[in-house]
Amino acid sequence: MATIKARPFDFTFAPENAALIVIDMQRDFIEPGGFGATLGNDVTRLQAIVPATARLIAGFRKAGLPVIHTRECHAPDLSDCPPAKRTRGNPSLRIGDPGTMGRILIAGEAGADIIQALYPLPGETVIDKPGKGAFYATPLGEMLKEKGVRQLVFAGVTTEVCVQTTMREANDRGYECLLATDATESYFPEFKKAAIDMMTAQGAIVGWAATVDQIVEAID
Ligand code: TIU
Repeated sequence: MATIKARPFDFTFAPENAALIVIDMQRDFIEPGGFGATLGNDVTRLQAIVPATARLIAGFRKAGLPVIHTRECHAPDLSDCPPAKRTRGNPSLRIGDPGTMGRILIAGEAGADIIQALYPLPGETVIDKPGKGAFYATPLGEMLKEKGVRQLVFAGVTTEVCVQTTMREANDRGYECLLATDATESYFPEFKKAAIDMMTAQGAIVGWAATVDQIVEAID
């Protein structure tokens, strides 16, 4: 057990029951020409969290704790992509359309893969998810139960979309959730701040927040 001086109050960290979830650090969100860019976003600002996210992953790996990676992506025939998702908004390319990194947000295409700097090691779990939340329509919940995980540390993108959705899903399932504030980012800095404020408000209504250094120190 270790105490992390987190927001909004101390987080009692039990590494033996913890896992790290790295959400959607995919080329489609972080590199030009992918899904994030087709929605009109400046994707380059997400690249700034890569070094801190790498340190967090290294800390979990060094301690032999589970590192789980997720990818938001769809089957090539789009059978798991609701039309309401595909037709939403006015993107320059829709999910499944051919882009510079292959078909946008499709499993197996270059753009849907995790960026090289944070690539999963052999044996680490990679969850492909059709939704914003990582529990919806995936084996994640069963897998965490089998491993006896009770605490989840969160990193990845984007803070207010897939990270927040997954933290809320996890919170409702009884996990204690801790967000690594410098290992998560949004295309909209004000949304990152608001998401962290919302989730930690009201006595950690969704979860806690701390820096990568605080979390890695607590693992050692
Ligand atoms: N658009 C946006 O901010 N995010 C997503 O669509 N997916 C994730 O957050 N991974």
